[in-house]
Amino acid sequence: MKTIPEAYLAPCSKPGTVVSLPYGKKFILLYTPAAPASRILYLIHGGGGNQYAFFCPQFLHMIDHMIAEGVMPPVYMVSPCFYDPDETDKTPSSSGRAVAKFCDELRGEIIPLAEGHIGRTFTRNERIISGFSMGGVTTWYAFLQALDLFAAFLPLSGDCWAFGEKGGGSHPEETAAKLAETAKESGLDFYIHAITGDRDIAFPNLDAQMQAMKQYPEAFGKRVDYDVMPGGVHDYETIFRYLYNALPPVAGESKQ
Ligand code: FER
Repeated sequence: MKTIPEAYLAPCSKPGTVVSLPYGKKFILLYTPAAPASRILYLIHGGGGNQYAFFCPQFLHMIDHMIAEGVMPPVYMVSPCFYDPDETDKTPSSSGRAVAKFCDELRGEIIPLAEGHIGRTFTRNERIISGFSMGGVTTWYAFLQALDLFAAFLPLSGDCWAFGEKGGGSHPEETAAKLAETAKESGLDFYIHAITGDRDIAFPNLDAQMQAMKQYPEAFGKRVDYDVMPGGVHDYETIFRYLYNALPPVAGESKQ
């Protein structure tokens, strides 16, 4: 895995713009790149986080540079928050309940809001969903609940919780079977690129799930890439590096 160039930490001469878009008592942040974009990335924060976890100067400078220097085609980005505004319980079980139903909000409110503001509805092939930790858990829920909305999934250091908290670790076989069945029944094409690190607290859970998914080559095969970065830990800085390497998602181009 390549390291992020030092220059990408500094502001870029062609920055994108970020606006806040309210809905009910909540809001999303929308990043519009400096050049016209034909894809949109929905980025989901981890447990205890919010809209600003990904949309911090360090990450936005990196994205600005990746676009300006042609590392990645221009992309819109949306950063929502999966917690209700009055939620004070940010434990894994509370977060787990929030993300289990968050795809309804994505489908019913967030996607129409973001794409309505941009002025065009993107196709599923133009939409990407990614997230860190509980945001990775959300990304797996999106695969189960919203495969009609997204074709590319980048779960980062988070497993699928369809069979309970850290279910990828406690129920890897059931989880893999459910994901494979969802893939098969949808008849839709997709690409999943899961990434974590071998020193990440979520590694045992995601790894057990990814190993179990290998039992379904017909459903997954070339549609799934899985990378484990040696030394990778459970923090945003490490996750930014995964995204530097994995964006844009292209099947078969996974890099170790
Ligand atoms: C995991 C997925 C998510 C995991 C932890 C989390 C330890 C999140 C924890 C948190 O938000 O505190 O597999 O394994």
